[in-house]
Order: sequence, then structure tokens, then C-alpha cells
Amino acid sequence: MEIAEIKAVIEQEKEAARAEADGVRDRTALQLFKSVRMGKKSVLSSLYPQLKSVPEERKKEFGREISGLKEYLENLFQEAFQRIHEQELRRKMEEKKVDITLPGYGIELGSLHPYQAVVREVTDFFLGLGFEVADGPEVETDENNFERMNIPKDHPARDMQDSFQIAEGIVLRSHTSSVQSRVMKENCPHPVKVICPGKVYRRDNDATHSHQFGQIEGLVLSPDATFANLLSLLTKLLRHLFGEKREVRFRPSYFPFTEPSIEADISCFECGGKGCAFCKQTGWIEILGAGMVHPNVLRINGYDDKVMQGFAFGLGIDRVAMLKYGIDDIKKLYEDDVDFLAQFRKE
Ligand code: FA5
Repeated sequence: MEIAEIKAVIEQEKEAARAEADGVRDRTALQLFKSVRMGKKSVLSSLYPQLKSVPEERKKEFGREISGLKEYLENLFQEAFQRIHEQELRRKMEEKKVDITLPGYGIELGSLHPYQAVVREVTDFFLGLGFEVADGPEVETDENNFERMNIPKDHPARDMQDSFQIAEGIVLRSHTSSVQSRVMKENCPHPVKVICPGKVYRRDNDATHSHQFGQIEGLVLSPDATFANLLSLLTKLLRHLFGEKREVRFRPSYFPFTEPSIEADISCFECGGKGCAFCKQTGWIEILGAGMVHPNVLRINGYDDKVMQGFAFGLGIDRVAMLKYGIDDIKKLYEDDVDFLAQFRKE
């Protein structure tokens, strides 16, 4: 081919390619442009073999013409690519346009967990009566959990609370009474008036018993604290929590750390006291244990039992929540089920 001829072919190709590139509207057309104008069967590719037949002195000039065409086609491709890319971006932005005049999504408010609601209500009640709040660890020594509460090693009373042992002499506390020993050690020989809310652990499992549950311990040490004071205080607390209509009963019981000991029951919310599977046909649900602090406990923890006396109680937080809100399975308090918890939301 003569140089003039080649130049004419290149000019023609440029014109045809420009027209085609201007008409490219999407990525498929762009790919087609690339393969037709720059692929193996393109005019551009057909020009390279011609180089061989061109006289040596004109090879450079011929080569420049071909490179010029290649560059021209690449520029056309880039321009078309840029245009399509910008169009796509504009379309996406159109689609995702935010209408700032639309009303926003409502933010759902959570609610206090029924367990926590009980802790707050009971704590407020006692703070109002001048009690202080004490705390203790959930991983506790056997000494504080049992021995200082008048439950020596191998004593049968240990069977009442099947505990989880962590290591030799270390347990997950099985009741908040373990805080009693700590408070007494800290305050001896002075009077004490505290409550201690917290989690405790036992090997228990049914509709009203969980392996993890909450208790609120109360301890009053004062030379003139009496059993009548204890009964009056607990009656006020239970009336405050459950109102006048719910029946409350106290009955004698046994705890190694109190003497005399009592337990308090509330009439069952499921059957109203007639007896059902939930309350094991008794009509009552046990809610707390209490009593006058045993002289051994006073002595073990450093107090003179001839001078000091007092009373203590341990209230089951989960049981109060179940009785107050009509929850029929204690496990529901530990499942983090949002639908269940939403029922306790105060609007
Ligand atoms: C005690 O734990 C004594 N420490 C209470 C006490 C303190 C008595 C001070 C005297 C003086 P008891 O094991 O009965 O007692 O438990 C007290 C309350 O915890 C029960 O009345 C019940 O409301 C709750 N409770 C006991 N076991 C469970 C359990 N597995 N799941 C949920 N609540 C429980």
C-alpha cells in the first residue's frame, strides 16, 4: 500500500470511529467499540503487517501514522468511558436522592428490665427508711458464704443451697447473706442498717427456680432491734410492693444463720390462691426468708451477742418480678426477648 493510501484509510477510520464513539451510550456499546476498533480484526490491527512491505526509509513515518491512529482510538475510548461513568453516577445519585421533607423513622425507646425495676423500687423503699446499700463479690469465699454464716463444713444445712464451686474454698455465692459477713467485719462493734442487692447462683432449675437469680439482703444490727420490728418492716415492704389486695403470710422456717426464722409467701397470681401447677397446688409463692440474727453469727463475726442483736432477711428479686408482673416462667427474665420486655414499657 502506498503511504497516501494508508493515510486515507487512517483518516477514514478516524472519522468512522469518532461517529461510533459519539453514539456509545452504555458499557456494552463501549465494549463493542473497543473490539471493533481496537481488536484483532480492526483496521488498526490490519495496518501493522503492512509495515513489512514499506521501504526502510519510510518505515518511521508509516509507524507514526499507525501510532497516531492507536492513540486517537484510545482517546475516543477514554472519553466515551468517562461520559458513561458520569452518566451512571448521576443516575445512582438520582435514585438515592434523600427527600429531606419526609418524616424520619421513630426512635424506639427501651424500657427498664422488670428485674431492675424491682431492684430500684425495693432500694428506694429502704433508702427512704435510712438504710445504706452494701455490695459484695459474686465469686466469694466459702468462709463468707457459709462458715461465717454459721454453716460449718460438712454441715447438712449446706444441702439447702446446692452451690457452684470455682476452686478449693471459692464458690459462686449462693445467697447475698455472704455480704452480711463482709459488712459485719467492716462495722464491728457498731450498729448496721444495710441492704445488699445482687446476683446469686445455685444448681436449681424449674419455672420458679433459676441457676442464676437475684436477692436483696437486709441486715439490721442494733441493741434494741426486735422480731416485732422485723415483721412490721417486712409487712410494710410487701404491702408497698404488692398493694393491699395480695395476701401475705409469714410461717416458721429454718435457716442456720437466724433464730427464730421465718419465710414469707404471697398468694399465687396464677390461681389467686386456689392452688395450681405453678404454685405446686399450695396457693402461695415463697418470696423471702428472714429471722433474728443467730448469736453464733454475731460471735463469729466479732460482735458481743450479749450486747448486740438484730434481724436479717433475703428477698428473691425474680420472684417479686414474677408476682408483680404475672410472669409465668423465671427463664423469661434471662432471655433478652425484646417482644417480652416491650410489655413492661411505660408509654
Ligand atoms: C436464703 O437464701 C437466705 N439467705 C435468706 C435469708 C437471709 C434468711 C437472711 C434469713 C436471713 P432461700 O434459699 O429461701 O434463703 O432464698 C431466699 C429467696 O430467694 C426465696 O424466698 C426465693 O424468693 C428466692 N430464691 C431461692 N432460690 C431461688 C431460685 N433458684 N431461683 C429464683 N429465686 C430463688
